[in-house]
Amino acid sequence: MPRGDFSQQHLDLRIDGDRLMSRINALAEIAPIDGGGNCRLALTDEDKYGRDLLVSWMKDCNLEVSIDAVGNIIGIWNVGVGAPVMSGSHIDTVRTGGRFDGCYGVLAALEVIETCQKMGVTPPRPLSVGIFTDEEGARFAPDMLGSLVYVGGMSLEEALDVIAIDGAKLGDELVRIGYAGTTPCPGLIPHAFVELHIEQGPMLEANNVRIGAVTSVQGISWQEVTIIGQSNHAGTTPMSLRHDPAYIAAEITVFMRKLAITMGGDQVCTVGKIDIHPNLTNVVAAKATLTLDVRNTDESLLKQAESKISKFLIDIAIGEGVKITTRQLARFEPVIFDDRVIDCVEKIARDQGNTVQRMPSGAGHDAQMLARVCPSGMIFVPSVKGISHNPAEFTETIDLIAGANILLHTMLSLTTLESGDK
Ligand code: HGY
Ligand code: MN
Ligand code: MN
Repeated sequence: MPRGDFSQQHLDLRIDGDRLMSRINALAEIAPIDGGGNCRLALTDEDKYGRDLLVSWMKDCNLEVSIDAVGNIIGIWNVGVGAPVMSGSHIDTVRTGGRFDGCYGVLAALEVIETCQKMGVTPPRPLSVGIFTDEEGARFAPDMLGSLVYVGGMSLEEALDVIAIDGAKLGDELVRIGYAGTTPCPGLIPHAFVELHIEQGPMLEANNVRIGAVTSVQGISWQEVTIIGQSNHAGTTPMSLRHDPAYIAAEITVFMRKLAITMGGDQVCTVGKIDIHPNLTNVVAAKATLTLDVRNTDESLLKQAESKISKFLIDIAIGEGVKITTRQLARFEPVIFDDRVIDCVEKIARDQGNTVQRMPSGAGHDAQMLARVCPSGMIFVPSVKGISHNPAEFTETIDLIAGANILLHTMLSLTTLESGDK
């Protein structure tokens, strides 16, 4: 724990759980979908409405709000001296999103600041909240795009030129929704960064543990595969004469599943999106486009999986007489968080009476990008039945509040983290 730990001076400080839950539920009213979740794809009108609400809440808390050139929203409570301790996450969702993914972390961070303000606790350095653009990457790849640009991992020019799955250009969409900000990217380097997030997986629930002190984020490889075959008549074309991209897309999907099972361990492989053209009953397809999401906690195993996939694509293209091209959509190596932040999360969780375990993150998060520039870490709370990226995503209120109280004291503690500390 940092020397002269500021959080120790306010051990009884706790967030206002009702205020946090009312904001989570109010944000969930924007672009609701059946089952209690949301659809606010990045930079759509729905995303804008969510952004506008958050900016108004940040201003209610007298934060200094800035929008940067890739649309990241940064709210700073300018107290004390030096670089801020930052928290935050995202409020964009996948198409079938839950109400907690990302939103919980943003709103808990805002709640931390409002609690300090309301209770007269003034930390020795600023606190800030980041709402990062396009964390999901579902509309504009890669995922964590906004925080990647924020830390200088992707140029602003490259980001503004990204084309969405619906053909829109990222820079144009920022202008259209009024979030093409003027604050330069890369952004202000925080003193430290900690993100609170739902686990989105089954581990905490299975172990009957309330808090995850997150140690790392697994490596992520996304690619788009395009198969060009020969469209033909479904009734007249003998099977031996077919060059059928729809069939090959299915073979690739089966290969991906078998690869993950064969490799075992942490290996996961997903085909989440398949587009067939012309997508008609009586036409052997002309073209198929699919996405491959491949992840592993171990970079060398992730590389192994990628090369096995690449060999399979070459072999099946030759065997089926089609042309297959690939485009990398995202590639992030595994990230290890800062021990001091992990220790801090674990100790505070325990001191507040929670069960806690160290664990990796299967999902990508903005914290993995901030880890490139400052001491960073994450706090997880359980997902009921491990479900996420699904409107049924749910976390018990008692767990949400417990996580937010750990975020409160972790942020306060990190305000006194010595820069040279290792
Ligand atoms: O893809 C991910 O892991 C994150 O949800 N963006
Ligand atoms: Mn998320
Ligand atoms: Mn997500």
